[in-house]
Amino acid sequence: MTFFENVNRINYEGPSSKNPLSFKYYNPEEVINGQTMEEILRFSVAYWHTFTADGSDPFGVGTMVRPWDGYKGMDLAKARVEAAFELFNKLNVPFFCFHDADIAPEGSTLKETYNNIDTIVGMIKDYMKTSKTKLLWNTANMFTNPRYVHGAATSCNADVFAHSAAKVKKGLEVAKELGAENYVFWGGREGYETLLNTDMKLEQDNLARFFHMAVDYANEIGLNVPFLIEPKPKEPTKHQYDFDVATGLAFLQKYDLTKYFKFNIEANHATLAGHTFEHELRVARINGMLGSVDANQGDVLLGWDTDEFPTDLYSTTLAMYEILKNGGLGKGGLNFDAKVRRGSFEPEDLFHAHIAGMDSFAIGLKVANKLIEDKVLDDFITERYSSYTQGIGLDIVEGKTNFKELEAYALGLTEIKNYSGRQERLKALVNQYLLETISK
Ligand code: XUL
Ligand code: CO
Repeated sequence: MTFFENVNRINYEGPSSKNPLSFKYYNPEEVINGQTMEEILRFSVAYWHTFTADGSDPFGVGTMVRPWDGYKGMDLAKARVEAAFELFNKLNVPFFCFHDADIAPEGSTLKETYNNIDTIVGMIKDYMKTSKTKLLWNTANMFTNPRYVHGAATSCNADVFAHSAAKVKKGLEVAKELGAENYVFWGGREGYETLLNTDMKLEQDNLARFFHMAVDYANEIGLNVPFLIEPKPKEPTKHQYDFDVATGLAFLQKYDLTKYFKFNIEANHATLAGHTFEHELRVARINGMLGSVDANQGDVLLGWDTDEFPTDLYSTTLAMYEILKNGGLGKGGLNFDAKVRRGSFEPEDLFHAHIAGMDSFAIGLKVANKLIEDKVLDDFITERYSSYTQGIGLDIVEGKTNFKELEAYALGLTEIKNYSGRQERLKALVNQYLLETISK
């Protein structure tokens, strides 16, 4: 059966095309620095927003009109798999991602839930045989069901910890079965509402115990993929434990987990934490911990996770700058953890949204690559820190001096001269590169 009858395969037609259902900038085959755009960008469709979200918000019921609306239960889950692979093929995306609860309904027992998952995983596996689309990552939904009211691995209730362990154990088996490239842990409800009822130390120790058990089980079943923590500062809890990359990194270091984990960085989570997207990517990159990306954007006027499709070219450029400087994303990818707005309820909007996101990152890639090629920022930064390449500065970075020597040096200084940071000039340069790239 065909679900998206009005949409044909989306092809690259170039910037002058007037066809809304075509890529203007994302040309999967275009080679940039020896790799195709498809290989560098590694786009992924998020199953939950695209196939299960209904557009409901705290003030109203769902608005989405979907070709699979007539189905229920396992028939609905199966229809969504069919629709998913049709959309993947039409968008020509190399990857997709899901939570266990996105692909199969929870049963009334854990056993029944497992059976539902097994049936759908079998069906997905069959589709994957004839489709190019692979699984970037899967994860366990440990936040929707009321049992997670106090968290999952950080719940005050040991039975919930055990149930969560069973869900992740199954998730790791599914990752193995479908050849996932990564496994993701977003904190869900791992955080707290008030310290008045919270044993923060026990909760964090338990989270670390949970991660170690996940590592052990993955080793046992031969699942050798990066585990990715996805930091988020708040929502749904007031304070999420994986607040941002720096906090997550300190946690991994404290509990001896850095060998097994990297980060999945989400743009809108970065901004909720009071950081830019590129800040979070930079912190991960300079620590060798950049694993994958949830490529979306927030709204500067709203204080919550709006998960919009990325269209801000300035942001995609600076994000791609970090990703290219990282030497790419390795096994990671750019996953659209993004949803069409409530008012964009027609099936076709799913295609417009993905096209917008893919084109925006393609532009970002081209501009960032040119900025790096021309050493626009590198040359400025090299010059800015040149005092550390000779004399006292070189002694400092080589660890060859001490406070006494530095004091003697400082006492001998007659003048300290600083230079402008020129940020307005640099921003104008980035704009110039953006406009030049787009108009080419
Ligand atoms: C929630 C969020 C999740 C994760 C996967 O804010 O980003 O959808 O990406 O659990
Ligand atoms: Co996400």
